[in-house]
Amino acid sequence: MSKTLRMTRKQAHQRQMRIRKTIFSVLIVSVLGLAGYFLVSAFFRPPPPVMAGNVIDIAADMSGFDQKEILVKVGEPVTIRLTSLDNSHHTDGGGKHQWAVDELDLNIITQPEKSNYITFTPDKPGEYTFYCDICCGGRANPTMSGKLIVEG
Ligand SMILES: [Cu+2]
Repeated sequence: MSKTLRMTRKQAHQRQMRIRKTIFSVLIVSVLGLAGYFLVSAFFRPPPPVMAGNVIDIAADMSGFDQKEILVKVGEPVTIRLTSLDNSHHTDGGGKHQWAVDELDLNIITQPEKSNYITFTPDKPGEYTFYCDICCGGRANPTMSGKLIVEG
């Protein structure tokens, strides 16, 4: 009786060790897998979508956009590339600028001294307001807005 009891204890102990080893291996594999995943995604970012159609460059700084009117055509893909000329030391907006058109659901934000772009194909003619709502009073500031004209 006491011998069988000892055997069972020993077996129970071995079983516990096996479970611990299994849990430990699963943990190691998950941690390594996760680390690998983050490493891969950090170094192999998917490339941004290709700039299609006409590329229109707009620069923005604290005094506003360098273009107040942008002309595009219905059905023709166009890329708006926004460049911020401000550095990150600006207290107002931190050097970031935005180019957004609410009605067309367009919105890009560019980092200080960097560019960002958005490609779209306007599908109906009209006149829209593009704006930056990040710096200097935001979209209420007349220098931080302009007109996007879509021709039919
Ligand atoms: Cu701005």
